[in-house]
Amino acid sequence: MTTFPIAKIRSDFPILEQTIRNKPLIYFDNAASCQKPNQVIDCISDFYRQDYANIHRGVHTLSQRATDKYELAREKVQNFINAKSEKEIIFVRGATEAINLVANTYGKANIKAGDEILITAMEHHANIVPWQMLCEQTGAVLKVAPIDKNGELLYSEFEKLLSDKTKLVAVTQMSNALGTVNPVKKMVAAAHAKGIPVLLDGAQAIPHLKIDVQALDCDFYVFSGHKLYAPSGIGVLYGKQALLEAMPPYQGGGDMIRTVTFEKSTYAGLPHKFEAGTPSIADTVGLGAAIDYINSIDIEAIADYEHELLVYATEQAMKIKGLTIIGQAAEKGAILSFTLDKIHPHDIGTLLDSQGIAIRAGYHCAMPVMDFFEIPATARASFAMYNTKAEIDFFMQAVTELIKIFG
Ligand code: C6P
Repeated sequence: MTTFPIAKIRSDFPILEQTIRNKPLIYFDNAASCQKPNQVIDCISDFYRQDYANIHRGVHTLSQRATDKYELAREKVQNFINAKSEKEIIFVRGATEAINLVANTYGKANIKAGDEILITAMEHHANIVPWQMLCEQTGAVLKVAPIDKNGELLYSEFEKLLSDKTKLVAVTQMSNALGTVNPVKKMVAAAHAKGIPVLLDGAQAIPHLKIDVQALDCDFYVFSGHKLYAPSGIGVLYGKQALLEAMPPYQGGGDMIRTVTFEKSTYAGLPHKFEAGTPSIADTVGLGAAIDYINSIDIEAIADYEHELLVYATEQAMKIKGLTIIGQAAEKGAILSFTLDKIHPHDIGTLLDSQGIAIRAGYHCAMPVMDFFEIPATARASFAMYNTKAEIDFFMQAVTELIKIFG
């Protein structure tokens, strides 16, 4: 077995070299957004220095070069998630926009009063609010599959909620607040057995798990580039070609049309039908570079290494008296959400920052999860491929100190 090239990986991320408040930066806020390697940063600056122009419009060399790079990024995404065709890869701003796109196109075309949309109790607001808005507009009903105190989906309850009225299932593959990884392949199969399409929110899963949309057989898969070592402002909606073809466009404007007259417009084919206006061109090219970077290491090696970090951090955290881990599912990604007796998560976050440690404290855009656990917030340490056990040790020491200070 080859060892994980952690020293080389860390040297690829220039931001990690700095000190914060005179302490080496420990960046444990990766579930919110992760840092970018030189390979991505350089790719974007080279692109602006050498190749930048608008795409799909110009006959000049730069426009053609920029178009080629943009479309190459689409192919890289296609291969990364094993989509059948590049036509199934729609570039959007992020997971949030992708879900809103589906709600406003597929949803408005296919969901009517009395129909049901099924989500789970561990969803991020991005996979709740767009469906609520759709329900308000159509008279459809939002159903929620419950979770247990470990933060695991009650699978049999999920199955029971799949009914003749269910017209769409939208679930997260990995919870951002708890780390729970859902049995999405089984969930897709159960929904399909009743003819119900499934959207998977892959915002958290994509940097940690190998994704194969054909093996999952999901109908839609959404993710953001910024959690995948790519820039913010670029994300992906994957959709099965037949579904995307049948869906009306989302936004109207340049690049998404075939013909326009004042009487009527006709629309471009896939994927351009869903990409109105000038997109985030350099960031898309940067997403392609991030995928190259991940492939150069191997996503499965990254997943194994991060799992090791999670297991180690969990073992250490369980030794700390007064610390409660929120989310103890058997299948978990590299997220450790916790509370401390007597210290509010926001204070934990601020005090850890004074030690150079970046975590997220709050409700993590998952208020219903906090309500379920009857807590206002958690502190959340989330790990990426560049984190180390030594960082976890320092972090645990800092947490132990906090508990001492607060008695
Ligand atoms: N979660 C977190 O700190 P956007 O903001 O569109 O890139 O991603 C939204 C989103 C959707 N689903 C899940 C499961 C997510 O975790 C997120 C983003 C970040 O947990 C920012 S709130």
